[in-house]
Amino acid sequence: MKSWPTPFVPAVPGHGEPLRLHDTSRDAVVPVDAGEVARLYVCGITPYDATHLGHAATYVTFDLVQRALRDAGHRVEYVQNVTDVDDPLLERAARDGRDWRELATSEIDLFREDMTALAVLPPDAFRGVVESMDEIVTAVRGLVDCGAAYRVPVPEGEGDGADVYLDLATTPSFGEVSHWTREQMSAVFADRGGDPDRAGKRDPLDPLLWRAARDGEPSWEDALLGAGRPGWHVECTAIALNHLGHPFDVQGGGTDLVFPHHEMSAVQATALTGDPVFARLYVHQAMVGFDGEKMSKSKGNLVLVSRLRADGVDPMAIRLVLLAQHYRTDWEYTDSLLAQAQTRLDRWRAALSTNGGVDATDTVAAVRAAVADDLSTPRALEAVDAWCERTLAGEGEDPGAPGLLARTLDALLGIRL
Ligand code: 5CA
Ligand code: ZN
Repeated sequence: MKSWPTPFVPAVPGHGEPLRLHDTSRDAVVPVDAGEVARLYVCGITPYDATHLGHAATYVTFDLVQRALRDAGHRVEYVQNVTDVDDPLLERAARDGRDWRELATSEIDLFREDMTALAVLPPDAFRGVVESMDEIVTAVRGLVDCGAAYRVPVPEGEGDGADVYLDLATTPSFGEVSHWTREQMSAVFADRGGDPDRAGKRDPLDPLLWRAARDGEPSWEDALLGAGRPGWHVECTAIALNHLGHPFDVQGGGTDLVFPHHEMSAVQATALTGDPVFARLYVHQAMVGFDGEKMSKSKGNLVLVSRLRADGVDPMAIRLVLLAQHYRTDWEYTDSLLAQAQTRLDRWRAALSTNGGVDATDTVAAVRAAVADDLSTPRALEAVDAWCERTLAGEGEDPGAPGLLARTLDALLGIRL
C-alpha cells in the first residue's frame, strides 16, 4: 500500500560513526555492521485505533536508526507491515458496528498523517496483510510441507476446516531471540494473542499459522489450507523474507513484541529457509506509559498524536518529548514533559535564528557520536542545549554555525526548526 511522503534530508559534511544498537538476543550493544545496503524491518500498526505516543516512540526510534545508517554512508531498505486483518481489528469493528476494512483504512490514513507530521521517513515497502495474502499463504504452506506444522480441527459447531499450528518441537532455535524461560513465556502468551488452552495443540505455546474460516469472519480460499486467514506472527515472517531476504540487519518493534511475536517470526523463518539467522539484531523500544500503565489501545489510556496536533501542539515538540527519553528506558507521558519540550524548542529556534554563533563543529560531532552510541538522544539534546545557551549568551560569531547545526538536527534527529 502507499506509504507517506519522504521528507527532504539535508546532507551534513563528513560522515557519521558506525551505528551501535542494543541487540535483545545477545543483550549487548553491538555494531550493526551492515553492508552497503542496510536492511530494516519494523513491525507496523494494527489499525483499529489512532496512533498514540507509544507507537510514535517506536517509529521515531527506527526513524533515527534509518537516519544514523544513512549518515554513516549506508543505503537503507526499510520494510514495515500493517496488520490489517487480525482479531483485535475485527473485534473493534464488530463492537463499533463498522466494516473492518473501512476501520482499517481510516486508521491507516490517520497513521500516515501522524508520521508525516512527525517527519518520520517512510518505509520503502509498506505492506498490509490483505495485499500480501499470497506470500503469507505460501509461507504457511511451506511450513506444512516441511513438516513443521500440524492441523487441529475446528471445534464442532464453529466450522468444518482445520486450524494450522507451528510445531515448536521441530524448531530447535526456539527461544534464541528472547532467551526467556518457559515460565516467562507462559505468563504472557495468552495476553499477547496466544491461545495456550486450545484443545488439540501439541504444545500450549505453539503459535497459530492459519485460522480456518468461522462464520462472520473474513477468510481467503486456499486449495491446500482451506478457507481461512493467517495467524499473526507469520505475516511478518513472510513479508520480511519476501521484501528483505535473509538474514537482514535489524528487526524492530516495541518490547511487547520480544515474545511471542519476534520469537515466533524468527523460528518460522528458520524452519522455512534453513538459515539459523532471521535478523542479525533485534532492537526494541521500551514501553511508553500513561496514568501508571503501558499505553495501549486495549486499555484505552491513550495520548494520541492526532489529538495533540488538533490541540495545536507543534509536531516538533512532540518529537522532542520522545527524543528526550532514551529508547531503552520505560517512561510515562505527562503534560509537563510536553511543556519542557516546547520550551526547549523555543530556545533552539531562538539560538538557531541568530546571525552567528559558537563554532558548531564539536556540537555536530557530539550529536553524531551520541546517536551512533545506541541512540543516546538525551545526550544529543544536551549537546545542542549547551550550544544554544552559549550562542544566546553572545559567545561566538561564526556565521555558518546556526545553519550547520540546523541541518544536523534536521538530518540526524528529524527536528526541523
Ligand atoms: N501489528 C503488530 C506488530 S506486527 C502490533 O504490535 N501493532 S500495534 O499497533 O499494537 O503496535 C505497533 C507498534 O507500536 C509495535 O511495534 C509495538 O511494539 C509498538 N507499541 C505499542 N504500544 C507501545 C507503547 N506503549 N510504547 C512503545 N511502543 C509501543
Ligand atoms: Zn510484526
